[in-house]
Amino acid sequence: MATAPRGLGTPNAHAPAAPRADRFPPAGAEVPRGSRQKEENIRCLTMLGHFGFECLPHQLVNKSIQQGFSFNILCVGETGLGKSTLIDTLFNTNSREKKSSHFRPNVELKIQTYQLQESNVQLKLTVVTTVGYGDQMNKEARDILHKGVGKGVAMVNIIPLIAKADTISKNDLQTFKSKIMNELISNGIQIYQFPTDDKTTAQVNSSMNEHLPFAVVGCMDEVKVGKRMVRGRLYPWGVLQVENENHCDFVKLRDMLLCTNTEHLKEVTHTKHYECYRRCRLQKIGFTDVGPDNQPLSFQEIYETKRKEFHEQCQREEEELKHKFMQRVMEKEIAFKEAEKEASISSLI
Ligand SMILES: Nc1nc2c(ncn2[C@@H]2O[C@H](COP(=O)(O)OP(=O)(O)O)[C@@H](O)[C@H]2O)c(=O)[nH]1
Ligand SMILES: [Mg+2]
Repeated sequence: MATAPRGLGTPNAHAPAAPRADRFPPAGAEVPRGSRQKEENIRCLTMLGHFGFECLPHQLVNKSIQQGFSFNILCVGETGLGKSTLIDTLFNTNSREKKSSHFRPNVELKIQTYQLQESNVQLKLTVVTTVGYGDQMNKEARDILHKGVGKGVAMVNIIPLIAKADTISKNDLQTFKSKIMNELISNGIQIYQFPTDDKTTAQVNSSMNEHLPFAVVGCMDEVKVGKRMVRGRLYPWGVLQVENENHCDFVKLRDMLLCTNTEHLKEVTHTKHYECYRRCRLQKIGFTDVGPDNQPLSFQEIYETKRKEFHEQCQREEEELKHKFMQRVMEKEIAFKEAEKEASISSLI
């Protein structure tokens, strides 16, 4: 296709554009031989800018950059497992958190929000941690786990991780990984699978699915290795480098979570998990797909029925209150009359 750059080669920039049909012959119409030859001789020019709906992706990019992105993470694991350190290492944050106690009476959800920026991209990161989880496997802790994980249908994208991977040998790690995967399967817990339906990421994602659960190491300290400073844990026998793929899966986790699949994670949360949660909540308050006689009902019909029921209930309660009020008034009137009677008798005496 030859397209002249704006202003160049346009016969009359102010003249209204001719309808397409005038410029191009309709499909199937015969093009005169001479004009085809002419077309073949047309000089191809490269475009200097973007025109028409080709600009749509740019609109989206600009809007997203202006608005910024948001990402929510729920990090579940017992106290001291390395959750805060891992999040700090992933996002270069500083949770400035005192060490949590192992003796809390209950489990609390702690929410921390960070406004992060990398070049001109803004990210609002919300990290929710379960403080006290795992210190006592009480009912509250189980509830939090079941609400999030759920049997069969997960309410969140679950990405299982093995923390402090530097404390386990490579052989034991493989055994531990397969044990975790077997337990997840036998308990019917569906974990998040990196999507393989997009040609550009299918290969890397399917190979990453094989690596789950990722064995990670978190650390904010920098250590000198050769001439470079790297994030790592210094031991008498060497340095465990957080960002070295031969040492742990931290880079794999970071790439999967932040570079390749962030939008997919958010989309699945929104379209699958949130919709599932919404459906459960609606069912709990009586919004189902079928009526009492198992006939399909529209949302509007259920809404109208519920509205009518609520209206009737309000009327009943109003009637009851009126009745009670009248009764109290009558009781008081009788009591006043009796008191009056007694007062007049005693004045006669
Ligand atoms: N060896 C090792 N220690 C870690 C790792 N991550 C964190 N730690 C240490 O474990 C302790 C608890 O970490 P923290 O992030 O506060 O755990 P949280 O209670 O799960 O948030 C701290 O002393 C960390 O330095 C890791 O990957 N390997
Ligand atoms: Mg913590």
